[in-house]
Amino acid sequence: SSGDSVVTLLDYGAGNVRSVRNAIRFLGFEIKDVQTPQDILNASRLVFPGVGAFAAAMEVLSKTGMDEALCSYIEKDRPFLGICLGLQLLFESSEENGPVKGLGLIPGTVGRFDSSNGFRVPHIGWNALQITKDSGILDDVGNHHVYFVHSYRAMPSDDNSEWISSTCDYGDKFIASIRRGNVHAVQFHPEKSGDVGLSILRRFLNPKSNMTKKPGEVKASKLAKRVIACLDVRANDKGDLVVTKGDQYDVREHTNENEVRNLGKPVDLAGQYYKDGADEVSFLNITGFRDFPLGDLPMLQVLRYTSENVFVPLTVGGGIRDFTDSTGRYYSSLEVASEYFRSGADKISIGSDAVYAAEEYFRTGVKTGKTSLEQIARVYGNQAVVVSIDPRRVYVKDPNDVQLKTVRVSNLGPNGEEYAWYQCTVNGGREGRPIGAYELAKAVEELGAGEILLNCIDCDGQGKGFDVDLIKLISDAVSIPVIASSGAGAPAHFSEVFNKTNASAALAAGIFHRKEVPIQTVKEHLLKEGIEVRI
Ligand code: 1PR
Repeated sequence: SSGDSVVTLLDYGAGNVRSVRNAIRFLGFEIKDVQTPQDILNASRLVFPGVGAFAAAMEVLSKTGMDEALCSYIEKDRPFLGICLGLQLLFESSEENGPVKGLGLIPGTVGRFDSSNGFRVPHIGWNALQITKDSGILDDVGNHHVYFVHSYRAMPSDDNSEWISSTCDYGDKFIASIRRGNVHAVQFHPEKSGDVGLSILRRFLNPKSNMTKKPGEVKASKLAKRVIACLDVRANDKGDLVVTKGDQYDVREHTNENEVRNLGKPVDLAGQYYKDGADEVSFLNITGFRDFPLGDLPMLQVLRYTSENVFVPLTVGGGIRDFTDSTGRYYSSLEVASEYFRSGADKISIGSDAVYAAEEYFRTGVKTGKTSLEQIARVYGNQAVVVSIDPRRVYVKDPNDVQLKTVRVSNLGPNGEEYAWYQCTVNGGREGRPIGAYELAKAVEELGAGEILLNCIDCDGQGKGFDVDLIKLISDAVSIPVIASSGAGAPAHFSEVFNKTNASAALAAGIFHRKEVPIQTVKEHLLKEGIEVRI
């Protein structure tokens, strides 16, 4: 019957559940949205992708009476799948801005990861699971990695052990999934975990397909290093949106026409990189600093189409700032970001506007709460906010010549300089600012950035390797994940950056676009070098 193909989705409007919708539709199911508590009670299967903050979610659930409906649905052992916060809310309480009471179905408190033991928080990325009992839905997982993004987690205890179906190690051994009868919940994101994630959803949506396999031996697993494909996108002179690629940020051909270098179509390339095994795809709208992205409907279309078929995290950046258009209408950066999230982005990335915010904070030491960074992090969570840094190396003879943090460089400067600082830029590298990458990174971490995308203008497009001095400096300075970017030209550059720095991910553009090195080759190389990656 048609009822068999309907999934009821509890979206309480706190954030982006587009990815979950896309994945359910991709698997051939229709979605019915919960409007009233009765819709929960009438569901034949219910998916609850929790997003946003714990307290805000509980507030909406209790105000609408959905908390009671959820409890009664779950107590009746009706088919349920909670995702991320949708797992955490089942517990008694959370320490997130709390303690805050949860639904109380599972004994235990949800607490924050401890970053003091060297594990970066948020926990972002791909881990393998230790499956501890027949989970019903994790049968295809085995040694495969699944995608996590969270700062809080529930811990196993004697009181909740009967619920636990898998755990994961990240500093602590925390609960990765629970199962009791028809009730399932996962801390990771199946809708962002590639093929293996889709198979988990498929097994939940279509339980007849379950063939109970015994969980096999799983090798000890750490957080995998991520390999990210980046698409710099802009309109060419004909007005078509193309993937382009610069040399030290210059994206024009050096011909008489001086045209924008065109390396392909954004949606097609993103789909290709997903199939090739990219752990994430980033889009940077590189003229966003001058064009208004909400006027730039094609970019939103690119996200919409891409997110229908790409089931790994998508980041989009460019032009996230407050803006007044030609008619005088004012748009807040939060509105711009919200539109990106609604169109399928999992994270947004802020460049220029984060530099101004960091300069101000660096100068005054006061958090106003009004910067785009702070506002977006407050609504969508720190993990959804990436700061993209575009620094340029400035050599100095003596570290005392500048008040900013310098490093001793591995390769001397043109006049034999032994030191350099890394000057932040805005507007696509066009304007240098009086703040270094080090100071900026520390400031934006405090302001609530969840991750740093660390470019380097000197290395961009050169294929000579990442700027290890810079990446070491920044990844040692902050406790949020750092993505190394700019300069990858060979698989060995990826192992070098992971062996010599604390980068959590490495991003490349040119070598993938020009098909010089397939993503799979990079990953095989990393594995051979003993660096854990998702295969
Ligand atoms: O300032 O918030 O509007 O954001 C603008 C965004 O666009 C920033 O994230 C900025 O990094 C990016 N951007 C602006 N201009 C350019 C340009 O190239 N002219 N691209 C640009 C940044 C750097 C990376 C590149 C790596 C790897 N490109 O995205 O992909 O360097 O390249 P490689 O592997 O080929 O070396 P805002």
